[in-house]
Amino acid sequence: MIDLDQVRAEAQTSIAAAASLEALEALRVSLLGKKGSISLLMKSLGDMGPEERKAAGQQLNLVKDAVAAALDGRKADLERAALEERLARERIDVTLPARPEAEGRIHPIAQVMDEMTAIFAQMGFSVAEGPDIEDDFHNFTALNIPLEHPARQMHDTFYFGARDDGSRHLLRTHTSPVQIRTMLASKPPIRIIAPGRTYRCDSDMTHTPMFHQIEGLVIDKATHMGHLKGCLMEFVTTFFEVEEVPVRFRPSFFPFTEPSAEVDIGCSRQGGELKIGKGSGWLEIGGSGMVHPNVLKACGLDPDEYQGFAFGMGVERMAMLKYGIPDLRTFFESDLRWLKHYGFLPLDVPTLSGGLTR
Ligand code: 2U9
Repeated sequence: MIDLDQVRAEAQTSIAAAASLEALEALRVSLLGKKGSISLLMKSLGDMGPEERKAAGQQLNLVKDAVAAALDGRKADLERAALEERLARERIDVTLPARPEAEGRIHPIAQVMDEMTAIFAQMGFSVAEGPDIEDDFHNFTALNIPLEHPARQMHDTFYFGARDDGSRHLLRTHTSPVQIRTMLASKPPIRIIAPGRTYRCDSDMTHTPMFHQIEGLVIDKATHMGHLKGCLMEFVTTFFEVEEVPVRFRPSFFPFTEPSAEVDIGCSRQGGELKIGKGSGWLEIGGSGMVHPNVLKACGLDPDEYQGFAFGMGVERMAMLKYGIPDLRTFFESDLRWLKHYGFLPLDVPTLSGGLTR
């Protein structure tokens, strides 16, 4: 006759000594598994007579329950110990200072676009957007640039292939089609800026095939050149963060404005250093003018009732002037060292109240 007390005691000793969950599982299989020692004892009950089987069966069930309880208890102990060990190992000291992680930078183009937008937004302009892929009407015809006008070659346009009707889409050569779309879709008064990408078939030291512009448009019943000049003077002092900047309007020609003027600002270039707002030199920052009556008519506005002014500036040029970036082409080289040097920290969002740049 097998000594069941001894079976139980030995099982409990082994269970208490199991050093890992894996060892404990192996032990469970060897005791209570299909071919485990206690399971085999259970099976041997079949060979006994009824009386003997009843007594031995009760005893054996007690042993089995005790072993199962010991297994469960040990399992809980081992799991608790494993959790405690892991908690100790993975402890994080939240009072430690943050590690200096690698930081991304805001590209100067994005920064300057945000700065310019913040200034015009403060003046009451809203931002208008339109497609980069345009048609002849919105990019040229509505802007008083007729089919055979040399400006179409002058612009060196990227054209797409001809469609069935012979017309060709193109990459917009300026953001002006955005203003055309706005005028066609809404009623004056209009006060918008159109920031975005523009494209021309041009690539050398001072031109890239893709560049950025911000154009502005104001349409109302009594808009005049004085408003244009005041608006741009306010813009340049705020943008260059100086008290006063001389602004000069130089007569020019654009098909979409009449009269037209190029906009220069006063500067000095002593010792190779450019200072905005000082000295006797002049620097061109963009073009402007009163919206041509033909442009108003193309957008369904009566030029006898409405007038407007418009202006355009290149974002890369403004970024180069403000931040002393010498070479246009470096903007598009994706050189991480350049970006680290000229880029801006992601949280330095330009606002007029918080400062355009810190
Ligand atoms: C409409 C009517 C008139 C926008 C204008 C300029 C003058 C201009 C250049 C500046 C530098 C382009 O990026 S650049 O080379 N822009 O000189 N832009 S007036 O005139 C408009 C626009 C839209 C409906």
